[in-house]
Amino acid sequence: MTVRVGVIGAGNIGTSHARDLAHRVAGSAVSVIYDFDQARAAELAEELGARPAVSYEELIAAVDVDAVVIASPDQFHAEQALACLAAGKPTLCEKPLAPVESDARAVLDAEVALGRRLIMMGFMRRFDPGYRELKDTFGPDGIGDPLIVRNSHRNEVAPYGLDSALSITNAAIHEIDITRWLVDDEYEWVEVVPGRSGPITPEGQRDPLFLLLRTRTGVIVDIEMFVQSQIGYEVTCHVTGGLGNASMADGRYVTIAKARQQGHDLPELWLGRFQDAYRLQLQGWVTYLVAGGPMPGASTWDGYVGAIVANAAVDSLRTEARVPITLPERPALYA
Ligand code: ISE
Repeated sequence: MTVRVGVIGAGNIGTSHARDLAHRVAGSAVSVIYDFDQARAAELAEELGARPAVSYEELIAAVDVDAVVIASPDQFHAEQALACLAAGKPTLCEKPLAPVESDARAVLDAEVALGRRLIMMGFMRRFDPGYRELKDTFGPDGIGDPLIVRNSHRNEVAPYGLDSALSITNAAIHEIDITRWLVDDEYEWVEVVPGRSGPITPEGQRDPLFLLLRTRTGVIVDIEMFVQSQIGYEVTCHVTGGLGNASMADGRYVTIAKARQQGHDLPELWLGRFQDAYRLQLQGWVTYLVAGGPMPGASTWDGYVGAIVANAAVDSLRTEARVPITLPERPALYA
């Protein structure tokens, strides 16, 4: 069986997903592509032997679309996810589920009312070999239980003109999710500390930001978020456990020392760093659609929790106060 996928959004990540589904994932093909820029959709559709749709509604309803990838701008994810649920189509929804908590909640409620899990969230770092290896170091034979998780996430320049709030809801949300997954715990509070601005931080924006969080069992988590770093795309994670520590400076890179310099190349964008994770995520999703079994990636519940924590962090950025995080009870659908 071939899963015929409709891809909403033919930008950076939509194009990458569509090409992976067409060429590098077993068991899938791309049948329909929608983008608000119709010429862009038509061009990608032609490249992949698919056809363009004139609206996302047309794409979701198409009989030759078995499953949908949502890779549109963040603010459209929730309404498109709701349309996929209404049509009963399995969906891989790019993060975030929604920038605003109430929109994420509407999707969660709709899926719970449906009584079936149709949405997998595109938190692709859960498929990244680097983070998986890091998680494998936890436990009595490794570094013990995690006590402190220190993350950094740097972009060369702010992608799509990200402002400070978006650098939390669009970008730091990756660390919010992956750390929750790593330590298998929920957050208790978040505090955002905006510092002195970097040299190219636009007027009125706060960048870098430092997010401090603590989980219910007391794991201390920090996230340095610097979208105008000029360094390149760089993601790190260091975990201190009760018996040792483990570092993912960048799992995929070999460090070279030469002529009194030591280092490795950095990619310009996340597509370079996380290309395997994106492909492995799509393969996991397609295999699950064909063969069944437990959903291999993040759920709508995870997307909703991400939105709650990110919104609390944005409140903290505004008020410069620590913001408690309270989660509603997890619906049985996500047990
Ligand atoms: C972007 O939207 C992503 O999702 C990337 O994975 C992230 O690392 C980047 O900083 C975001 O802006």
